[in-house]
Amino acid sequence: MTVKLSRPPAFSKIPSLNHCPSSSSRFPTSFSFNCWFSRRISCQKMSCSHEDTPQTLQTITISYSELKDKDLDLSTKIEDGFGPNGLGILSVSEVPGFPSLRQNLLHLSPRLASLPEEVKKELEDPQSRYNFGWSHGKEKLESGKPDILKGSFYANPILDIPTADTSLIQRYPSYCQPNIWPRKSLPELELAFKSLGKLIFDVGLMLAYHCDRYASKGMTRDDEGFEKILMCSRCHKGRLLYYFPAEQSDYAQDAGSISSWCGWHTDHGSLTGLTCGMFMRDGVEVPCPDSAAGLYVKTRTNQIVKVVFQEDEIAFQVGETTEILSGGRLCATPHCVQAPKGEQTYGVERSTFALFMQPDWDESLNFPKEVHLHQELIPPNGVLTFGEYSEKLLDKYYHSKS
Ligand SMILES: O=C(O)CCC(=O)C(=O)O
Ligand SMILES: [Fe+2]
Repeated sequence: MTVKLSRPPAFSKIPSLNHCPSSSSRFPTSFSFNCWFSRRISCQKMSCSHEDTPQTLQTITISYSELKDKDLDLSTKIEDGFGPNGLGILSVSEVPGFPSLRQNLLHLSPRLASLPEEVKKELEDPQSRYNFGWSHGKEKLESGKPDILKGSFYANPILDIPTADTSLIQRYPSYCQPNIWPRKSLPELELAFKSLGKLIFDVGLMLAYHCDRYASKGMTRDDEGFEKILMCSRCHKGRLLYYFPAEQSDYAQDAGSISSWCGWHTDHGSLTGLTCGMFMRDGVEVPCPDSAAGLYVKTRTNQIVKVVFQEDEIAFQVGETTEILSGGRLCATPHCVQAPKGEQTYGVERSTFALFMQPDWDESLNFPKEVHLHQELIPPNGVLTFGEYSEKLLDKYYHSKS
């Protein structure tokens, strides 16, 4: 049975927010996010001890018409979804045009994955460490082994050429390189990817507006917040994911694990928009063959929970940059994906799409002492640009620059 998560009794209602100092800098590092939560919460490590039959919970849902209404107070829903008692993920329903754009793009994922190897090779971009175009087996898992369970196609759905500045392209190749599209081998991909990516981006900005409003209750609205940072950024990245059928993937040693298809991680951007995964056999949609398969999150109270949202909803979850900018008051959401198990799942593949909404490469991140993310990467003065932070993470998870 699926239940909606309401405030569990472990936490009492967060007192209403007080006035926050506004910041006038272009890229404030401790602006109104500091007021999101009046209680400091410590973000949990991602070691997962109890992996036995997690609860299934439905995300808190906000309808598109509610989100569109700039005068509506959505604080309670945002707090229930993203607050210390929430799952760190919420969903938006009834977004006009979304279901068909999701169908169009997710059906292209197995077609892309089954293109001849030499064609996919042409779509690779080693310069950006495979952060544009096709990527398979390039990312390292925590174990140090290459991730061969899924293939990804990355592109910036908002900007084809983020900059022409060659020094920036050299410095931040994972954001500044131009997009690569399979214009000959799968010409439909470009429009389908950009259309879905842009729609999720627009909805994400609407959500960011309400997050800022919630954060700045009682304030005048001349501060720069989440919405503006994301609106001005040139770094957004879409990822079309294709999970190979289980018997083709070498996941036997992890077969019983919750994270058998995609390991536990937090996204490093600000806000990730996610579609509900689509299961297919030979490119034809099939019902999910195992109710335990799919997305799991770890809550602020250390519970592992299977998260469900409807096919026609867009889910949004919190990334590391939001945790950094909020001084640890809003934690990044650890999540993973479980592969389906059992004989009936042979040949079943999964497609989904993630839009990583993230700050611009020159956004300054001031790492607060309370935030324990990737501490080995942080310089003594605690400051990195978002572009520098991302390149350091790539050193950690991908092959180093040659
Ligand atoms: O496959 C999914 O549902 C999640 C993918 C994901 O977490 C990611 O791409 O960062
Ligand atoms: Fe993720």
